[in-house]
Amino acid sequence: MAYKRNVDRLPIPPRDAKVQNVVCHFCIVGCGYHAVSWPVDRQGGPQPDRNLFGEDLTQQQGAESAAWFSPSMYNVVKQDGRDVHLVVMPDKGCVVNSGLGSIRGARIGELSYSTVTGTLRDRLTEPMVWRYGTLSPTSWDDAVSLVAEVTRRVVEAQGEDGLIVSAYDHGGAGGGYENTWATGKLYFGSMKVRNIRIHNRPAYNSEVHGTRDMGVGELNNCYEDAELADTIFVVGANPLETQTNYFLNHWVPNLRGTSLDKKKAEFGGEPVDRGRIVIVDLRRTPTTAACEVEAGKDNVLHLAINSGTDLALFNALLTEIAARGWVDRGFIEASTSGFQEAVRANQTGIDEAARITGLAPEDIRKAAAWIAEPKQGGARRRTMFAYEKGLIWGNDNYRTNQALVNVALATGNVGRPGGGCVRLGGHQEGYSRPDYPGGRPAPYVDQLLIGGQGGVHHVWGCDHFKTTLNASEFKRAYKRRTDLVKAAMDSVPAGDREGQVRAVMDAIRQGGLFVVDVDIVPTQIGSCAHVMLPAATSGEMNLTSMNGERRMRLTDRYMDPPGSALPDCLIVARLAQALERSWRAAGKPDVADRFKGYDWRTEEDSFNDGYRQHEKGGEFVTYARLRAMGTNGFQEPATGLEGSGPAAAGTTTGGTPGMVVQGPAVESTRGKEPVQQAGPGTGPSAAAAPPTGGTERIVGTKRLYADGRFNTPDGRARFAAAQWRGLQAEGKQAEKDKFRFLVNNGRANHVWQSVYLDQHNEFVRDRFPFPYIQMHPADVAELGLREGDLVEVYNDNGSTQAMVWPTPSARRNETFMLFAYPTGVQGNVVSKGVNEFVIPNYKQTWGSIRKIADAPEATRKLSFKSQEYPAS
Ligand SMILES: Nc1nc2c(c(=O)[nH]1)N[C@H]1C(S)=C(S)[C@@H](COP(=O)(O)OP(=O)(O)OC[C@H]3O[C@@H](n4cnc5c(=O)[nH]c(N)nc54)[C@H](O)[C@@H]3O)O[C@H]1N2
Ligand SMILES: Nc1nc2c(c(=O)[nH]1)N[C@H]1C(S)=C(S)[C@@H](COP(=O)(O)OP(=O)(O)OC[C@H]3O[C@@H](n4cnc5c(=O)[nH]c(N)nc54)[C@H](O)[C@@H]3O)O[C@H]1N2
Ligand code: SF4
Ligand SMILES: [Mo]
Repeated sequence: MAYKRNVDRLPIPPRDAKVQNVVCHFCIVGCGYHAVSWPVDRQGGPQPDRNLFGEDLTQQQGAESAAWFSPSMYNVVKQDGRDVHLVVMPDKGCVVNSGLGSIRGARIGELSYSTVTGTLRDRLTEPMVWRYGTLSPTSWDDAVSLVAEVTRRVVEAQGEDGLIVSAYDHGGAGGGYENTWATGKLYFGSMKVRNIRIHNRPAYNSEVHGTRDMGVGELNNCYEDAELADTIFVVGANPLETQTNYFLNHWVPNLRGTSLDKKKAEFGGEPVDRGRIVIVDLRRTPTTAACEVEAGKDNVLHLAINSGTDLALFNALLTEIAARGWVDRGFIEASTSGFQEAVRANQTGIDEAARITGLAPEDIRKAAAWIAEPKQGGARRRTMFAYEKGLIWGNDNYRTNQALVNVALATGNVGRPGGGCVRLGGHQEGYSRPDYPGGRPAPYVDQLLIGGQGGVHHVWGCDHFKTTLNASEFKRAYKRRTDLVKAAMDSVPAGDREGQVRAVMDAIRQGGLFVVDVDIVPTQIGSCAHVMLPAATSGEMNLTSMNGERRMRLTDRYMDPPGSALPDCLIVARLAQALERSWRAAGKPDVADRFKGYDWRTEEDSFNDGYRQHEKGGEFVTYARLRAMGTNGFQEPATGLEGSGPAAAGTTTGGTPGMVVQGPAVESTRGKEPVQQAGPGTGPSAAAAPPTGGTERIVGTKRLYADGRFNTPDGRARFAAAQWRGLQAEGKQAEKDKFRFLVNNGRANHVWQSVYLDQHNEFVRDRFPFPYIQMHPADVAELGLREGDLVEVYNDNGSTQAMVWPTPSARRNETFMLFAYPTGVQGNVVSKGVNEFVIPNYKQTWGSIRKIADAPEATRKLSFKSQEYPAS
């Protein structure tokens, strides 16, 4: 694809190129990368003493050479206002990915903002306000003070319930400890906002209340456990495409049998064998195909379950395992409560489960044996349980989650090597906030917005127009309400701020909604916004996050953000200070005082204020120590420090010879425009924070619950009663009965989320101009369709469009559609049905399909070959 990038040669990094730590800002896996940069007017040479890699580049490099990077890893960006070459390349020394990139992470370079190469030119550069019939650029003060004035008046009129918030709660880009702390401090500390939702679900709740209520946190093992397990039991996940390098670097070695030495070293005399895998997914995923190639078909059991019936399977497994005595009595005795009651309550016969799930009884028995049948000599089988969105966004989330954890606990597989019962994860994590002030169940925020409640909506890095459920209705209501405010703003000269705010408040009284959207690019929900604020993202600010094994790292700032974009945490600070001023001017000094404590100058100040003072072990964690620990970081929670000595100038982080990682390229973010002081005595951070520096290493936690103590008052994990109750969310069974096709949905390897970085580039949009819908060839033929044709997918919730991808491995009447796509939003047809804690059920959706058009120019040229991993 180099020709599409207009690159036919790449510069050689010189010996003294700067090297910084980077963690891929996309998925949960958090692969380690290095950002290599040097002035744009220089280059190294092929001789070993003239290039960063210390290699003789006149020679052909080997297949896995660390002295290689691709055009997609390269760009020209600004550092402190000066052009530099930038290469963001995988780090061989990182234990997460061992030098692997992915089709997403290996593109961080070309997905950076560049005024030289023209990439990501749609990035937001200046704050914008609705005026002159469009969003028009303005200053930070102007934009933020308008938001504060409207917000304060709405809160005066309606109380804090009148302020509705949507905010990410994850790590990586559009998240991280700095930014979740800042938003949390504003909405839960300075205010007590209850009507807030998270980026991916319409309320403030947990995706996994089920496991947490049993005392089992959802990220409890380490990636090495996937190499040590006898069996991996994976539910509703497609890790080859969605947790790519975790799968490739830690699952595949086990499936290939190349981690046997590790197993022997860890388990001494126990019999060890090549790993087996059970995959519970109604669809034959590329992961399934890959596992068959790597492990051999005999070591892969694909349970192609009926959509939404996982709970019945797990209860049958528990019943079978208990009946055969394949349980870990010692563990159950010492570390759990409620085992017998749960086995009784969840009693499910294999034949009954087979009827519900559509699986063969012998396959359920086989799964039970692969999970728990003792090995030769009676040694316990070690099984790792992993799940993601096929379970989480599936039928009856809470109970299904608990039914799976029951099986893991019964077999003693939590807190032990080769075990774990874990989320595979979505984004990285990076949550640090004061407690949510609302109750459980939390308010269903989308329904409030649809129902005309609230007067102002703050949106932080999420695009509900592409990603929420019941999206058709949501967008209709949202547009109607925000148009009222636009019309009001259009009716008053833009320069008359008082008149503008009065008109906005009038419109809000008529059911209008005022919206501020903080993002890095124009969004679909932003088409309704009255203010857009430009955020800096990962690499343009220092950012900390943790991955799926709680591995925390610092990504250094290696380039400037576009225009006057700011890190989200510093945008929060400005907004908080504007609110303070507004309340003070309104004669409410007591309210104004709640907005003190945001005199942060850098993102590190937010980190010191938040993570360091509020998270377990946070006192040990500093930017300087994280920087010194490179891309391997440590696994949370921190428990102490080891070793000490004077701070070194640089630290090698492993595998890549000659690479010395340096400090920050630019000390901190944008010293140019310091955030105004909120007043005396409110400073949280630098002075109060423990001293930083030195090279003491942070000591972390490899596995949670290794001591057999769980997160409950008595330290015992609780088994749970979790009976089958059919399709649980309101209206789902009726939808299933009424419409022919299951509209299963999810992700593809090539595409990151709602395509926000790729909306306007050829690499992804040429490949997928429209979201694909995979259908069985016989269904395709029956509807008179051909590959690449455009179809409408519709039901009583709404409609959307997709392009047809005939897929022989699909089952009749079961389709799979790419989610969150800008040119066809699957969420349009997802109903508003949620569980008792307002968890959406995106995956169980049924609809009809009809042809819109023959394959248009954009899809006619595409390949619709199978994505099965070919057997060699
Ligand atoms: N039908 C269906 N719907 C689903 C799902 C499904 O499986 N099926 N899955 C759900 C899940 S798991 C998820 S995570 C959600 C995703 O839903 P969203 O979070 O709404 O979608 P994203 O594409 O991840 O991007 C969010 C926005 O963050 C912006 N952004 C990126 N970096 C930054 C930054 O540094 N600062 C700021 N302020 N903004 C930034 C991007 O430009 C983008 O507009 O979708 C959910 N919706
Ligand atoms: N390439 C890529 N990787 C990503 C992302 C991305 O956008 N692109 N997004 C990240 C994010 S935020 C998330 S949350 C994760 C999601 O990661 P995953 O959960 O692995 O991805 P999905 O494709 O949403 O869904 C996984 C599987 O659930 C199956 N499924 C649907 N219904 C059921 C059911 O009833 N039972 C069972 N057992 N399975 C079912 C689907 O067939 C699908 O194969 O991926 C992360 N990684
Ligand atoms: S697997 Fe995930 S974290 Fe690793 S490079 Fe790919 S997108 Fe980034
Ligand atoms: Mo997600």
